[in-house]
Amino acid sequence: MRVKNNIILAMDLMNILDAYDLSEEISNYINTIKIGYPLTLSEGLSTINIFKENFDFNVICDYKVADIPETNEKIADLTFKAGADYLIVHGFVGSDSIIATKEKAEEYEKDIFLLTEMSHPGAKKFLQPVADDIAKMGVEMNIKNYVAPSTRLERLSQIRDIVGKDSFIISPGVGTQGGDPKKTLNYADALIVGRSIYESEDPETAIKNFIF
Ligand code: O7M
Repeated sequence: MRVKNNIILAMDLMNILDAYDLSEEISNYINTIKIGYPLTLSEGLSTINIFKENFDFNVICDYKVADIPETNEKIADLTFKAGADYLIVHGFVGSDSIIATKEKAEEYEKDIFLLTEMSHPGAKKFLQPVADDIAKMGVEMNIKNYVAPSTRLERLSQIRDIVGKDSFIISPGVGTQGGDPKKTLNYADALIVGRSIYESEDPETAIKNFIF
């Protein structure tokens, strides 16, 4: 995937009109957005196509899928049928659950991202101790796309070492959560940025702070 300016906008807004206005304001700077539960539960899966048809964005659906294989498959089917390009899947549930989403993605000629360690402080307790193993499992499964945190650069670097230079890592936590965008790009291929842009009075100027 080619991510313009290495920025993925986390579109965690609660209504499509705000999301649409923001997209119009910054569409010259980005070509990829991430939609999660805030917008999808507010406005439905049909929002995916609104961004595809009007802005031609790559749409990554961040549903952090973490269920048994049969349920994961249904979630993946609905998401790709609605037009998503990528689906983000939790790794801690194990390879069978991940395979279910990967195979569904392949049916649609789309792909998944595997979530390794998360960026918030609470992730240290349960997720961090197994994050390297999740990344190693991803490599064994031939997964090419990963999510890893910008808030702990030593962990991001370690996960990069595990998944290798040819894998594609997207990294949340820059800006509001405290991660340094420029240093993050030493290890990650693209930044996931939300509040620093969509809560700004001037999103266009805000986004320029993340372009190097
Ligand atoms: O820039 P922010 O902090 O406003 O937004 C960050 C986005 O990244 C927001 O959509 C989070 O849900 C998401 N995110 C994290 O912040 N930390 C993680 O560890 C993982 C994600 C994420 O995107 O997971 C796929």
